[in-house]
Amino acid sequence: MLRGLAGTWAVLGALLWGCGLALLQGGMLYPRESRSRERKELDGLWRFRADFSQNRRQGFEQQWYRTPLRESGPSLDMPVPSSFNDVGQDGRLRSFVGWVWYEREATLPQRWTEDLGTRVVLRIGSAHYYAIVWVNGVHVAEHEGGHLPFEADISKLVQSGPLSSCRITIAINNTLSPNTLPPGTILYKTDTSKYPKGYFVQNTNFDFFNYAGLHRTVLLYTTPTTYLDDITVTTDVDQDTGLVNYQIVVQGSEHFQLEVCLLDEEGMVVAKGTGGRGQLQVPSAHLWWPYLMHEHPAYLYSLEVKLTAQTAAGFVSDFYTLPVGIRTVAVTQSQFLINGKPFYFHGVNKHEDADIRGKGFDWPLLVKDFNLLRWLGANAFRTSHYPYAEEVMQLCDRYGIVVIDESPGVGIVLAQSYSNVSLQHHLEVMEEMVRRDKNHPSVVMWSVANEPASFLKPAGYYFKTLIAHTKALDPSRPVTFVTNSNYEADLGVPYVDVICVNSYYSWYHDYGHMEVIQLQLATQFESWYKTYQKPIIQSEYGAETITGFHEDPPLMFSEEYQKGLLEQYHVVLDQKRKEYVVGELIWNFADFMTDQSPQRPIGNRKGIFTRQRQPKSAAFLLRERYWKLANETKCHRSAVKSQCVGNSPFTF
Ligand code: BDP
Repeated sequence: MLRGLAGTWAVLGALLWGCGLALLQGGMLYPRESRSRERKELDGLWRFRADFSQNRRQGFEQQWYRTPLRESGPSLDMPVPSSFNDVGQDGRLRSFVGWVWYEREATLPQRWTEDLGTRVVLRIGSAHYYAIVWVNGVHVAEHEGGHLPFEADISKLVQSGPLSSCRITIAINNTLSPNTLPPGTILYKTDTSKYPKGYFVQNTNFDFFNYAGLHRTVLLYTTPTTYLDDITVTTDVDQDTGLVNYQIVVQGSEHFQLEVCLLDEEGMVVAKGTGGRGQLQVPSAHLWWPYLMHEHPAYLYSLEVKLTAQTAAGFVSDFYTLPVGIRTVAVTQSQFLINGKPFYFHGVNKHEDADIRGKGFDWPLLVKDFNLLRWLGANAFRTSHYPYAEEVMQLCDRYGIVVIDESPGVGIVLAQSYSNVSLQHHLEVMEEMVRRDKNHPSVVMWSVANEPASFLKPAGYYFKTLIAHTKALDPSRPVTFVTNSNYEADLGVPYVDVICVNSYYSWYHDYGHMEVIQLQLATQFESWYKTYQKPIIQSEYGAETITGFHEDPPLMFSEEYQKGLLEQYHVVLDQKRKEYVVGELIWNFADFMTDQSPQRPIGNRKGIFTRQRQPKSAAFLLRERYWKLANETKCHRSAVKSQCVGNSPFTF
């Protein structure tokens, strides 16, 4: 039975998008090249300096942005994109807290600096955590929060005289406070018998290393001065007709025409429209299906948008092409439906994390990860614990990997982190996140947080507000947060659409006692379901394993223990998935770096792959399971049973 609101998302989605959009300031379309748009990536070596001064403010006091960095002192070569922490040999830089300075010159094509009908935009994919940007010494942007892009229109600056290049300076501060996302605290150690004067450390309540720097591409791109600022697409299905609702925002002129054209994968036009909003109808539509759920998953149409505007200089055009997947998402009391069919998430939690580059974007790593996911038979992942690079989301669209898109709301455990200041920032982060990722068919649910102290009194109001806001921004998708609180004490779960629960039975308690897992896990599921009658995802479970450690009978940290623990979970998951459990996501896809602690032998080792992406024994176990799950669900639905056997490495 469909729950009231959930069941009507698809219908309400089209109507309510307008309301949602009003909350967002401007668009954040991925910078694609087109007939009217160019892009110039600024990846490579930047000049770099960490401000080691006592108050970390020397860079501002001496105005390092005013002249080239080499003139104000020594600098290092720093690759972009990359975290700065692990590329050097200086231990102080690895754990540096405070302001670091990046700088590079960008050579500009002549047309960009001379054609006043061209708009030049500087776009920073992710600068962790707080960033200030200057171009030729002029302040152009400030942004709080890593993981999400921000932009500055720098046309006036680069078109103000005979320029062939411009100097871009970015100061970034990785300090986390109770009001940042994720939160953290700076702890001053004042006992001078133990610590030098002014000594402080950054404390966090999350379990991954607070890598910092320019983590994603920095680029310049152009549009005409009258341009397509934003496009929003939602989709629905009526019988076998696909419905594509679009809404377009234009900036720069009030006198314009819009034409839209939807093309199939063969490049054939399947529907056309005009105007700033409307609905395209696609008879016999190819739906966007998740990987392994259909013989042709991840079908993408292309929405070609053409803007023609009358300006003082004559007619100008802007072109943008957006990939569109037609699919629906809905939630019942016990199911997660994609295109009206029950979907079972069998996948992983990930991190953006690798040797040397830290959280820096890297194409070979990305392609390797997607090849591993598909090898594994994983059909989903959660972007634990922050939004991943846009290119990651694009590959999910292309391969049919379903995404639970999570905000950086991880480690919200202090009372201060529930203040209005924190809430306001969290609301803004959700706006930025929805604005960036709203058009990805792979994104089927928003997660506003991971393991907050949701039993604290202010958590009720906080999550009620946050979830309502996210739904107002995007009525077309369910919203959740991931809990590890007790089902009776949790004050946020009443507001979620799907319950996502993390548990570590026989790891963080009853360690070594795998025999208690089945009972404890069954109790967990039954308690939550009895209380809320909402579908449940086991959003984390796992065990630390050092690759190459073998112990039989299994002991903790051995590959056998990791496998044994997963198998115990699977027994209960296999029972409950017939009822209301709609997914299982292993913690974690790969080993990853954390802060140093006695519990973390060079990072968290709960990966089923090593940090270098080599499989542990558990990866083979999960591979067998995921392909079987995929075959089961596909054969259930597919009319052509023979295809199930053909596609799978396992027959049954
Ligand atoms: C969970 C957290 C995750 C940790 C994991 C662990 O959500 O970030 O890395 O535990 O302890 O509580 O391995």
